[in-house]
Amino acid sequence: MSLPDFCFVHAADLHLGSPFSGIIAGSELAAQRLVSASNRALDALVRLCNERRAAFLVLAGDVFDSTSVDVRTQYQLYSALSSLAHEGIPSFVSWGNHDPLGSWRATFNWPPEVHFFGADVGWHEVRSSGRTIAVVGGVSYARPEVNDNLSLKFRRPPHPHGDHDPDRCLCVGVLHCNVGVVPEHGNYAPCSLNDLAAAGIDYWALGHVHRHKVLAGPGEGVAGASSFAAVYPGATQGRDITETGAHGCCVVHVSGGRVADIEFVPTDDLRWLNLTIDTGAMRGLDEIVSTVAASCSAECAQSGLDAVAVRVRLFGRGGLHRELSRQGAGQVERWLRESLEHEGRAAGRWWWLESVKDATAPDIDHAALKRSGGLVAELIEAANRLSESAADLESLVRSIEQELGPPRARAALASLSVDEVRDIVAEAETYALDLLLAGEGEAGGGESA
Ligand SMILES: [Mn+2]
Repeated sequence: MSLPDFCFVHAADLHLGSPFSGIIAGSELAAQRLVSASNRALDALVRLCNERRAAFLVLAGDVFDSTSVDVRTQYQLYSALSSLAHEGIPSFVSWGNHDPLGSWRATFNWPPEVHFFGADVGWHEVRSSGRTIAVVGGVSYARPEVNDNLSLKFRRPPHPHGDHDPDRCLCVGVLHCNVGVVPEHGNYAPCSLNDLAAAGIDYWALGHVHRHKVLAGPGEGVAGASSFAAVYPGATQGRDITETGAHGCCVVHVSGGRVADIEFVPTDDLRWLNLTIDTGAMRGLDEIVSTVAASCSAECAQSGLDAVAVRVRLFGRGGLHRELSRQGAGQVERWLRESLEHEGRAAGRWWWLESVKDATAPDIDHAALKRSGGLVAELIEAANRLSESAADLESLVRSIEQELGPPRARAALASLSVDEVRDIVAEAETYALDLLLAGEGEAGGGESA
């Protein structure tokens, strides 16, 4: 008799209890909205497990945002996993670099269906109608910085039916790690896809990378090893502007003891949006608001969600440049944030401006100015020369670096890409031209009061 088909749910990086301290500075209300989005993602996860009658739930690390999240946050997890236990759905939790073993943990009467992994790989069986349908093994971080290759500690355990049993059950490994040593993620528990292949595990339930990524799908794997799946479900809720797009978890469908399908299901409650807007053809500032609002509205329609946090970059030559630069960055940001909030409320939505960058430029005839000679021409010439040569940009950075005292400032400078330096040079050129040409085009503006 073959094993029954079932599904389970795999999530990671919930980061519950994040204070969103970087955002509180901009708006305390926005930070609160983000906290509630993270909490609602947990609710969505519980709902999904129940709706799909999941055989179990796996959480692969960074469940909490820090080693000392408050009791309210910890109780939320207790309440969520207890309610699943009450429905007969066990859960398996590993702790990652944000919430390692030794973090402060409130004491609760956890139901026996909730399992926490320790510093050594532990294995649990999942049984259904008297048969073992899966074995789930996992490990937690003993401390925040784990540089060992934890994947090497995993070995498929002998199955109660024996490995030759045609009904061989599913083997799941739960690990918070950086597969392939991807540089933009903290290099915790680094390992390779070959390491994962060697363990004889059918499904690697990974955590750490906040964007959903299937490293190996059903029936895939690496050459020479039996097939396996390895998946990052991504964070359950995008946490900042670097985490745009849908965030959620994976429903893993198992048939005949094998992974048959991996289904991504969004659990997020708020989307981050990056907008680049060309103001070149705009005739009034109101068009900036209506363009941002239209994009937020489209994002809501597309995602089915009510909340959008948006970062705006304005570019383009023309009349709006002078208007924007005379307001100053702070004024523009306040105006656009308030206007967008208002537009959102009117549409029954929650729209929040994370930040706005004014990269517009004056509508000036570079060629004519260059011909006119003098300081302005020299400035344009120098900026052009710099932007065209990556080597010149790099040597500019090096010479500034030598002038800088604080190591942090030097490090920040060294981290800039050539494109970023080119942008800064363009901004400096615009700023300098604005100052040099100030007043020349202002006559007749009629708004000096
Ligand atoms: Mn994380």
